[in-house]
Amino acid sequence: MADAKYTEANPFIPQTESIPSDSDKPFVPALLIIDMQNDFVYGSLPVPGAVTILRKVNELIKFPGFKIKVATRDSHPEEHVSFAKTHQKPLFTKITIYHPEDPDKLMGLEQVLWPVHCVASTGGADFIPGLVVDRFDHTIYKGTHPKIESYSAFRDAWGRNETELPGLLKEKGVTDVFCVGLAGDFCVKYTAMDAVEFGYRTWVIVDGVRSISHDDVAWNELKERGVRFTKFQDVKDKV
Ligand code: VGL
Ligand code: ZN
Repeated sequence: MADAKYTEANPFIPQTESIPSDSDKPFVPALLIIDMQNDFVYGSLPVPGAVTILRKVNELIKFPGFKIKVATRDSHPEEHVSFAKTHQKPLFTKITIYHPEDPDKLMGLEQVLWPVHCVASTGGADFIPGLVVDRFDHTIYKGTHPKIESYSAFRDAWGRNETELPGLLKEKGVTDVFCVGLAGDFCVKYTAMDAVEFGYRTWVIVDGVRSISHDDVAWNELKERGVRFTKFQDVKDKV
């Protein structure tokens, strides 16, 4: 049975598929818990409905079936390149940014200008109260460079510098990456797309994610890239 309340709140729920349970295939699942931080739930960049995923995310964190559980934290310096304030421009406008090592501005990247959020060592950057943080095997801090944006848990927005994540997943022999957290249309989206690029069978647990804008935009793109969708209940039954 579909979770009626969820469907009602999210008309863009994508088609989910069943996690295969063939025992002859290796199945080594990892859980990525993306940016469950105060600013994205209660603070300067609140994601609609974010607090409603906390119970499921906590249950997933407690499942023993995941080989490794890695959390991410957006962790920006005060004048980060992604902040509207840094550029004295209106919120949510889009600008082109350049890599700090590209003074000739040969290759630009589109950047949405955000409210100041998740500044390192402020309360806004802390994990939300009630999140089961003591079961994480590792925490990745991203977006720490003043001039470089980083949505994905795997690498920066330029695809240049990798985080610890690719090495950790490889070391554990992971086959399947499961993503939950915030925000579905930014950090979860880019993390899931990179997980596919890095060769993992990749799952977004749709009722463990909330987005800043409409879910459908991100989900259509993810589907085209080969990301699969599943639901909390199926993960509970199979992992
Ligand atoms: C995020 C916008 C800016 C996210 C991070 O966690 O999805 N979104 N920084
Ligand atoms: Zn950010």
